[in-house]
Amino acid sequence: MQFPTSRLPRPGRARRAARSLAVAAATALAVTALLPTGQAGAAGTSLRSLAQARGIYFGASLAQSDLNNPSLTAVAGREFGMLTPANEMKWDTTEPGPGSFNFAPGDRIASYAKANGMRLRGHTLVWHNQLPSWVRGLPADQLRAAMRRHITAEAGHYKGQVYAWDVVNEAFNEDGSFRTDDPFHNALGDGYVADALRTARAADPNAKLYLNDYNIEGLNAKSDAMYRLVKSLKSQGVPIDGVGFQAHFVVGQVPASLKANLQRFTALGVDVAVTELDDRIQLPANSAALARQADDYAGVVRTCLAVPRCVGITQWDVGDPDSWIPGTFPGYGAATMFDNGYRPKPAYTASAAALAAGAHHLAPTD
Ligand code: 9MR
Repeated sequence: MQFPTSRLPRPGRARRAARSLAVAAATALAVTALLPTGQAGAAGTSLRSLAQARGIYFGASLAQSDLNNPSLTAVAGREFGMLTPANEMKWDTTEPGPGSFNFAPGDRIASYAKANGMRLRGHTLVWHNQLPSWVRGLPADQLRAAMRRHITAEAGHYKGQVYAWDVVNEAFNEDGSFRTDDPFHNALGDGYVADALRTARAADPNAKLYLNDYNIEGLNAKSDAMYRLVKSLKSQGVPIDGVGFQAHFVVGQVPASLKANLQRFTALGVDVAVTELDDRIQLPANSAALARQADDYAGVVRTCLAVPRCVGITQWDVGDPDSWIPGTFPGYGAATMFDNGYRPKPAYTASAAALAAGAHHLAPTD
């Protein structure tokens, strides 16, 4: 089991800097020596070990059915130190009928993570999507009670097993207003977010509590709205520990303001994490596109390492064959770091090299 960096002993800055240089030099050598020959993941060069040496994590999402795919699990177990269940902790799976809970699929992923020494990101407690229809129809007082019961039961069930929860997912429209088709906001108003966070804190006091969304990676109207919300929650003493930036990118279009945006959130006193990274390419992906994708991935790694409270990066799905992208964006794909045979792509090599070359990530309180 690995532990959050905040719980690790912190050596002095100078000693650590010297050690970092030595480790960086050694790992850079190891990476450049091994990766071109396709030996990705040899001792000391997996993304998870390189990330851990820098004080961050590298994770991936996977679904229960993926556990039956040995090519996929070989990569997942070797390369990733954090796991997010793709669907198994969502409301439609965990509470399909009122008060009728089913944690078996999520438990299976949690067991796999534990067996492989990986931590878990819980995803997600309150979301308008993958929500059973019985929840949508409830009047406000019953919806509030159902939301609290759901959070209490699920976060309580996974208490002690989850590093962080995406407590509320995708709360905003693109223009920064609260999502129009969201039954929680429609019935309960803006306060449902604080209510959800407080309920989650009570259920699992040690889990980091996150708000998570897409298209908030750069400076824009939607990230402004998230920023205002987090600032307001902090000023009211509502428990909020982090913001998750999904980072579903299009190749060549990683926002230039990613770093400045992450920094303004950490200045509010919260952690930030890249929670669902992928970088889609119009198919067929040629070598130029794969090279641009490598730059994109490495840029995200460098940015996270440059922002002290960026705690880690999670790729959405493990490899191109199990990626959600082709099913949702017809004509696009090749969005992950592993190709159709689960072999490392240039994006993998570039990410590993960026981790190896980076300075040690400074802990939040340094
Ligand atoms: O990866 C998930 C896919 O299997 C589901 O069909 C889809 C349905 O909503 O959800 C996917 O995961 C989403 C995540 O929960 C939230 N952000 C966007 C992800 C990709 O759609």
